[in-house]
Parts: sequence; structure tokens; C-alpha cells
Amino acid sequence: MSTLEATVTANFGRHFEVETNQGDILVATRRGKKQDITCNDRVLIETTLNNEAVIVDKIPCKNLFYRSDQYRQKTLAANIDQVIAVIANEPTFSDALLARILVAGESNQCDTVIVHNKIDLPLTDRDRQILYYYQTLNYQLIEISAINQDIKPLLAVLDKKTSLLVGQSGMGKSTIINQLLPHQPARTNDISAALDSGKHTTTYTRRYTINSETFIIDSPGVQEFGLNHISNAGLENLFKEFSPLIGQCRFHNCQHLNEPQCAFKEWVANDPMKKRRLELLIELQQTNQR
Ligand SMILES: Nc1nc2c(ncn2[C@@H]2O[C@H](COP(=O)(O)OP(=O)(O)OP(=O)(O)O)[C@@H](O)[C@H]2O)c(=O)[nH]1
Ligand SMILES: [Mg+2]
Ligand SMILES: [Zn+2]
Repeated sequence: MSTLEATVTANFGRHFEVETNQGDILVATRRGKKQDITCNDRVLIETTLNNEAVIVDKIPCKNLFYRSDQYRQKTLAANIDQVIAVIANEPTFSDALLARILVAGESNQCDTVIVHNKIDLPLTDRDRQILYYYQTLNYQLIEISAINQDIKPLLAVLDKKTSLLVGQSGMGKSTIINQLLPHQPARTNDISAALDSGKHTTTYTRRYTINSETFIIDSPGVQEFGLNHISNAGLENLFKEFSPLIGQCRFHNCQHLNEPQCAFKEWVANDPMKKRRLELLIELQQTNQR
């Protein structure tokens, strides 16, 4: 039996789709009970007679994009160059989730980009302020209307990279994939107006090939995005605007709550967006054990 190198192109839970270096697509399972394989992992497989495959080994990955809470980790994809946080004018996007996705991207030394989709729909003042603030932090912001095939601004950003689309349900991640790759459509669905939320149409993570050097990964909508794997000190570094303030508070163990001479509190004073970002940082630190 021969061992082949392959890439995991879809993760269905206990089953995977893999693509060999020769371009053959196979369904695979993991040998043993290990749960260490995720979308875009490089793996070694053995093929069986009925053209199925067994993943016998995982090649160490350069990075792993995942979220975590107190109890478990949930991986989305491995070996990515770029995280694309997708937000939209409708349904309402969560600023907390956006902040967390950007932190997770930064923690993987990835490029992190914000794609603002559905610009054909009206934008609220809240959303305008949030997006403006992230631009002041030097996050690249790309505005598109995927449904109107207005995705050109995105093409240059994707070129020669492996990008992971992440965001709440209903933001239009799969619609973006469909516009990029009309011949290999991903499933999309309406949003539920009553709930102001998406319908969780995409249920597994899949990598799509744009060309031999450019890949894009679609992922299921996320509602929660825990960062328990990042320490409190790490979080302060990854909330970009706060990193220059580290060590400037009067108390070295300052939690930036009510302590006197807190550099963080002083810096955010009178600016609602900065205050909100500090609130989001503290919220994460308080759920963390470290
Ligand atoms: N008006 C408008 N609607 C859009 C746009 N892009 C996507 N939609 C609609 O938004 C809805 C949700 O799109 P999807 O692509 O399924 O969203 P998703 O982010 O993949 O959602 P999940 O798979 O549940 O995570 C669909 O009804 C799309 O037609 C856009 O640019 N403008
Ligand atoms: Mg989808
Ligand atoms: Zn402080």
C-alpha cells in the first residue's frame, strides 16, 4: 500500500475530503481516534481498494486558526495566509465578534482584512463608526456587494494567498465564493428577518481553488468566538491600539477597571469607540483564567 501526500479540502467532522498532489479527490477518515485534522491540513494518506483513504499522519502546520472556550477548541482551518472577517449591513453584525476574529488572525501572524459586504443596503451610523475606527487601526477595509457581482476589489487581496472567510451567519461568505467561482457553487441562503440573523447555511469548512496559488476557505457562520487560548497579556498586545500602553499603568497588575492612574482608562476617556474596545478587551480578560 502506498502513502501519498494530500491536502484536506473539506472537513465534515469525522469525514474529510482530501486532494492528492496528483489532483485526485478522495473521501478520508482519520486512523485511530485522533481529532487533530482540519481543513487545509497537509496529511499523509493510504488509499483503500474502493478509492477511499485513511489519513495516517498529519504534516505539522504553519498555523491553526481556532476559537476556544473553557472546555474545548474548535478549529476552522490550518496553514492560512490571511483571515478575512466578513461583516455586512444586514443582519446586524456583532462588534465583539469582529474584534475577536481580528485578534485570532493577529495571533496567527496572518494578514487580517475586513470585508464589508452588502453595501447596496443602507448603513447605520454605528456600523459606519466601527468601520472607520478599524481603518484608523490600519486594518484594510474592502467594500463590496457580492450579490451584485461587485467583488473586483477583493481579487487583488486574495491573489497568491490562502484566505479564510470568517463571520456571522448571513454575512454573505458563501455568496462571495459563488461570485468568485460560479462553476463550483457553495450553498447560500436567506437571512431570517424575524431574528435579524443568518440561517447557518454552511455547515462545514471547505477550501476552494481559484488558481494553483490562490485558495479561499468558506466556513460556517460563528456566533461565539472564545479566545481562551490567548493569555491576558497576549490580548493586550493583540488589541493593537492598546499595546503601546502596556506597562504604563500605575499598578503593574492593573485590570483597567477602577484603579487610579490607569493608562488605558485615560487613553479611552471621552471616545466612545475606544471605550468600547477597552470594554471588549476587559470582557475577554475576565472570561480568561490566565
Ligand atoms: N443585499 C445583499 N444581499 C446579499 C449580498 N451578499 C449576500 N447576500 C444575501 O445574504 C444572504 C446570506 O448569504 P450567504 O452567502 O448564505 O451567507 P453566509 O455568510 O455564507 O451564511 P452562513 O453559511 O450561514 O454562515 C443570502 O440571501 C444572500 O443572497 C449583498 O451583497 N447584498
Ligand atoms: Mg455560508
Ligand atoms: Zn490600567
